[in-house]
Amino acid sequence: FRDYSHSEIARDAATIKNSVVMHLAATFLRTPSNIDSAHAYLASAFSVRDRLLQRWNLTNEYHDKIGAKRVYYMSLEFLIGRTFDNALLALQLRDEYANVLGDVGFRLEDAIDEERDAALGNGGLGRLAACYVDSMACSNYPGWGYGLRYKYGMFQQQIINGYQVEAPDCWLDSPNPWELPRPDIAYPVKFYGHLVRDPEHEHRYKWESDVVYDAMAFDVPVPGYGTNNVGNIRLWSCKTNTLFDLNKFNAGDYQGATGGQVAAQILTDVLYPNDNTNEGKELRLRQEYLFCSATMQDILARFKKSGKPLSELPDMAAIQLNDTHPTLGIPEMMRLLLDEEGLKWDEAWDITTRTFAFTNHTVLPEAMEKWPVPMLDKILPRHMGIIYDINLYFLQSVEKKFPGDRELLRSISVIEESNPQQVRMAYLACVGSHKVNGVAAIHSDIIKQTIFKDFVRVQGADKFINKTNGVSPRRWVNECNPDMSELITEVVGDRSWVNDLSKIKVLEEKVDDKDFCKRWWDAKQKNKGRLAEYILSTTGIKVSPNALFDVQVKRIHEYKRQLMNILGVVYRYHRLKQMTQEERDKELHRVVIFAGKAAAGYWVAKQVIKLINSVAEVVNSDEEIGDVLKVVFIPDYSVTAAEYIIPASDISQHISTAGTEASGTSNMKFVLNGGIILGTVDGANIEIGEEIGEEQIFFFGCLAHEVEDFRHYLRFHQPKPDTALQTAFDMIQRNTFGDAHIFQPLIDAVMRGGDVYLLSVDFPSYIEAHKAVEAAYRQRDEWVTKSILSVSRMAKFSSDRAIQEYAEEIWNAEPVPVRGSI
Ligand code: DL6
Repeated sequence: FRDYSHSEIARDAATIKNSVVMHLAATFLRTPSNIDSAHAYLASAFSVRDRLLQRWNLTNEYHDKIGAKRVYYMSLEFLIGRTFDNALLALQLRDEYANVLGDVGFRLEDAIDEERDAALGNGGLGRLAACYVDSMACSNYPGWGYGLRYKYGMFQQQIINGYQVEAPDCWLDSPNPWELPRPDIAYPVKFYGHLVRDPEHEHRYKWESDVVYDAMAFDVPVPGYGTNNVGNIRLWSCKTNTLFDLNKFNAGDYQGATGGQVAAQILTDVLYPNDNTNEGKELRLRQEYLFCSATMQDILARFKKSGKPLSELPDMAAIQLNDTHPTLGIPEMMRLLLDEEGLKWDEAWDITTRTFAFTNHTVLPEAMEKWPVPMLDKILPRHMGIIYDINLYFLQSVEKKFPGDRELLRSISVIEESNPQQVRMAYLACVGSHKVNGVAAIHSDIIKQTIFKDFVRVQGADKFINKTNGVSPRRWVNECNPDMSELITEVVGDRSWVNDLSKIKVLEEKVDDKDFCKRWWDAKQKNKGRLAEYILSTTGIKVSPNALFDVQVKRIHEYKRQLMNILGVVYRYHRLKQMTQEERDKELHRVVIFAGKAAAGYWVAKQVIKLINSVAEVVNSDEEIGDVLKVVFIPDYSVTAAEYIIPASDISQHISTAGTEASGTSNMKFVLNGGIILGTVDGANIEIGEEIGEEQIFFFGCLAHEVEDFRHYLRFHQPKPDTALQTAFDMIQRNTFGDAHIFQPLIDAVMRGGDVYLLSVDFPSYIEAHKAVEAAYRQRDEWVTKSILSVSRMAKFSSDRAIQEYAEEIWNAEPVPVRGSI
C-alpha cells in the first residue's frame, strides 16, 4: 500500500534551486552563468512540471485503486493559454520560484512572459473546456479532457495596412514543458476500406482497410489549486514513423518514401480556425474520427483493466461531448462494442446511451455540423452503417409513439433527405445521449423550441436541461488580477474564495468603506496602466489610463456586432467634431478597445477589422480630438492578451443580436474583474443581470422573441436608419476613413441585405445606453459601488458551480480527493 498522505512536495529554496539548476544543465546544456530569460523560464517550468507529474501519478493511481468513476470531457478545442504562472499559483510556489530566479538575476514576470500560449481553440467553446478541466482538478473530480494535439494552434493575427493577415502559430517550435509524450499509448485508427459481414451475427462486421494511422497520446497535466489532485488533458497526435517506406527510399523515390507520413501528419497539423461556422471539409471529418476512435479505444482499455463486465461501463465512465465535433464517438463506441467485443445491438446501445451526454453551444444555422452521406460512407463505411441502424431503430420507436406522422419522421431523422443526403450530427448526438444541455438559461429554452423541438415531444422534456457556463476564478481573477485578488483576500480573511467563490459575498459589506472603495478604484487604475503599456507595445498607440476603457474583445462575427460598435464610434467622432474645443474639453475621455480574430475565410468579418483600423487611424491622428477619443485594435487576441485586457475594463460590450449568443463567458470574466457590462438581453448577460441586479448592468436592444418579427419585416422593407446611424453611414461614404467602396458591402448588409443582425433596430437604444454609461461613470463613488456589488454577487459564474451541477445531474460522479493511505 502506498501512503498518499506523503504526497507533499518539497518547497524549500535549496531543493527548488537544485532542481532548476539540474534542468538548466541536464535538459538544456546551460549553466547559471549562461542563461537568458527563455532558459530561466524553461528550466523553472521543467522543475515545476516534475512536481506536477509526481502528483499526476499519485492521482491516477489512487483513482484506479479505489475504482473511481471517471469523467471524460471530449473537445476538439482546448484554449489553455499559458500554464507556468497557473501551476505556480496552484502549487503555492510562486514566491519560492520568484526568489530562486531572483538569485540568478531574473524576474519571475519576465520568465512567465517567455511562455507561448497553447491556443488549441477558437474562442469561448475551447476556453470553456479549459476552465472545466481546471475546475474538475480543483474540485477533485476524476476528470480528464480528451482532444487533439495540433501542431499549429490558432493562427497568429497580424494587422497589415489595417487588414488581418494570418500567419501560422508554430507554438511547438520551442520545447513545451507542459506535455508528456506517451509513445507507449497509441491506437490504430482505420479509414476507408470495405466491410465483411459476420454470417453468425446480425450486427457484427469485420472492417478491412490498408489505411491505418496510429494516434499517439500526449498528456498535459492540469494543476489543481490547493489540492493534491492533478487532472489531465490527453491530446492525440498522428504517429508517422511507421509510415516511412524504406523500400521506396532504397529505390530512390524519396518523396514517395515520406508520402504516407505527410498524409498522416496533416491530420493533427492544424486547428480549423472557424468559430460558430461549419466548414464541412473532408480533412476535418478525418480529424474528428481520429480523435474519437483513439479516445474510445483508450477509455475502453482503461475500463477493461478494472475487470468489470462492459455492462458496468456507464457506472464507471461518463463522456461529455463538447458540441457535435466529437459525436462520432457514439458510432465508434458502438462499433467497438459490436465488432470487437461481440455485444448484441441492444446491450451496446444501452451502454452507449447511458455513458454519453451532449452539450449544444450554438443555434446559428451555419454552425450546425452535417456530413454528406457519400463522404461519410467512403471514409467510414462501418460508421455509416451503424448510423443508419441507429436512425432506423430510432425512427421505428418514433413511429410506434406517433403512428403515421410522416412529417415528424422526416424532420426528426438523423439523415436529412437533401441531395446529397446529410447526417445531422446534432441529432445523432441527441439520440445517442441520455442528457442534452444548453449553456445558459435562455439558450437552453431556445434549443427546446427550435432544433430539438421534435425531440422534446418524442423523448420528453426531462432529457433537455440547462447548465449555465462558468469561468475559473483561478485564472480569471486570482492569476490575472493580483491587486484586486489581494483586496478580496483581505476581506474574506484568506484565499479560500479561489476555490469557493460563494465567499466573495462579504465584499458587499465594503461598499460604504471609503478607504476600501478608493483602493478598489486604484487597483482598477493600476490594471489600466498595465494595459496602456501593453497597448503601446503592441500597437504603438498611447492611451491615458484616466480615460474610460470601453472594451469589446471576442471573435469577430456578424452576430456579435462589432460593426455596431464601430459605427457608434464613428457617430461619436462626428459629434465631437461638431463641438467647440470648450465643449469637447468637458467630454468624458474614452478609449475604445477592440481585439479578436476573424476566420480566415470570413470576408465580412475581415472587412469589419479593416473598418475598425481605418477609423482608428483617422481618429487617433486627429489633433483636435486628442485624448477625448482613442480607438485601438489590439492584434493577435489570445488568452494571455485577455489576461491583460479584462482586468482593465471599465465597461465591456456584449452586444449580440438577442437570441444569437448561446452564453458568452467573457461577460462573466469582465464582471468578476470589476467591470460593468453594456449588453443586449442575450445569453448569460441575462443571468448576470439577475444575480448582480439590473441597476448594475446597462441593457439595451430588442428581445429574443421580437427578433423573428423584425427580421420578417426587414426581408420585405428597407430599414429606416435613425439620424445617428445615418450620420455614421454618411461619414463613411464621404471617404472620411479612406476609400468608401471598401466598406460599402458592410453598409449594404444593413441597408439592402435584410439587416439580419438588426443593427438598424437596436442602434438608437445602443446610443442611449452609451449615454447612460457615461453619466454613471461620472459619478465615481456610485460607479465603484456598482463594481464592488457586482463582483460580490458573481459566485454563480464560477466554473466550479457548473462542474458540480454537471457531476450531480448528468455524470453521477463524485469528488475524490487524493488522501490518506489505502
Ligand atoms: O459555451 C461556450 C461558448 C458560448 O459562450 C458562446 O456563446 C458560443 O458562441 C460558443 N459556441 C461555439 C459554437 N461552436 N461550434 N460549433 O463556439 O460556445
